Amino acid sequence: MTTTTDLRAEAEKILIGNTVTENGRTYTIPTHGLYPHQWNWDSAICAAGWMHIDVERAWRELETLLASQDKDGMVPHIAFNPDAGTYQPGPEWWGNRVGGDGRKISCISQPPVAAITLRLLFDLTKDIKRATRLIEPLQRWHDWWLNTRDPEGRGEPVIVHPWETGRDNSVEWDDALDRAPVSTTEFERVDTGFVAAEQRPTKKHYATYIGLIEQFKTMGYEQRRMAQASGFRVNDPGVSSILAAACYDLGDVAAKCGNPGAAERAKAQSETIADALDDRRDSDGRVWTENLMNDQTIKRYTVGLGIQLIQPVLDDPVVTTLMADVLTGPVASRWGVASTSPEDPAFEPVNYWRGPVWASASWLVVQGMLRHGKTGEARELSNRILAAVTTGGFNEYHEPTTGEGIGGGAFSWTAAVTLDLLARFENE
Ligand code: 9WN
Repeated sequence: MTTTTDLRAEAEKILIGNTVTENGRTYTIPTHGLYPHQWNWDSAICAAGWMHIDVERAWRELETLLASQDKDGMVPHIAFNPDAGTYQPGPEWWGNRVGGDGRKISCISQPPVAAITLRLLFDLTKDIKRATRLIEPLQRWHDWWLNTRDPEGRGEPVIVHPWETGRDNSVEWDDALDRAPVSTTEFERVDTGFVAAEQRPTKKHYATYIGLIEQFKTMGYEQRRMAQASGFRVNDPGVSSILAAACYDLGDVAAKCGNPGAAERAKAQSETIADALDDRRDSDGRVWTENLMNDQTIKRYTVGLGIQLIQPVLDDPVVTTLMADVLTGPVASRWGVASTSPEDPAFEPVNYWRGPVWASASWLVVQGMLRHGKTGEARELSNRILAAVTTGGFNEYHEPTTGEGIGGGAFSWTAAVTLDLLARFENE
């Protein structure tokens, strides 16, 4: 029988094993082989795990991530490890762009979870000095989402590539991707050398992921232009809700660090996003993905709905609806929250974001429930996530019916959320 002590020890071992130090920098890679670089929202979630075993490493994780920030404020979805060459598309596909600390970086971002972790870490450590140093880069990143990436002033960022949502081949993007440019360049699929092809995005999806990157090159990777003219443009309520929470949390930390100006500004940004989401909220309480390519609303039940709970200010009936969706409704699973509802015609139980349960995304839903004081429900969901890890292992994702661990193995964010959930709910 696996005890919580065993789980803790195994999770810690994974985070330590996935630690990379190169050129004086330290960070956690998602897993060896498949993803050998620093990923954005992975690192933010890893820091939430590190903080329970080594607060120094948790601070360092966020600091290293933000050091890769681009001149315009964007924090890239990947900061490349110069000592690891296997991942495709590598830096050459992004024009060999260089971030603030000299690492090569990608030219798109990922869900801005970092300020959410900053608040958790600050509340635990009360380290004003270290938090203060992160406020400015986080503020610049949030500004980037809300200015450069919102050319029409909708109050929500324009997502220009499915990878920016972190939920890469989720069914919500199918409609927009059908209109995206398709690359004809020969592309080497390194990923399927590590994970079975049936668990990864299709060849056709990859041709559009690459087609979009090739299109960004023709735009000189100019972010405002990308927001105006990318062949894939959506408003994702998942990213928008995370950004609303991130701004709110940054405001909270800034206030506690004695910076009322930054606090006010960040809280105002959070309200702007909340208003934009409320304006397009359905009468049933949910906000759906907006395909900006044809102004169509995409009504698909995915974990993206549960992630909306992270938004700090929500009316009670909305919280009730979203909680029912994830605990007993269309995306409920005994192992966490299913990435796509089994009732969706495109549901695939082992394919990536088209069905499997992801501990990382499910953890964000737990965080959302806690914000709204729903401790009992959060504990229930936490139990499901921990059951998946106990039954299926520390995998990248789990089959939503059997709990079998699939995708990459010894996965950092799965280990990190295990440590966080054990600390929050099982602290005997
Ligand atoms: C592209 C690292 C990342 C996660 C994403 C997940 C997957 C990458 C890929 O792995 O995406 O960013 O190559 O498939 O979808 O959420 O951040 O773990």
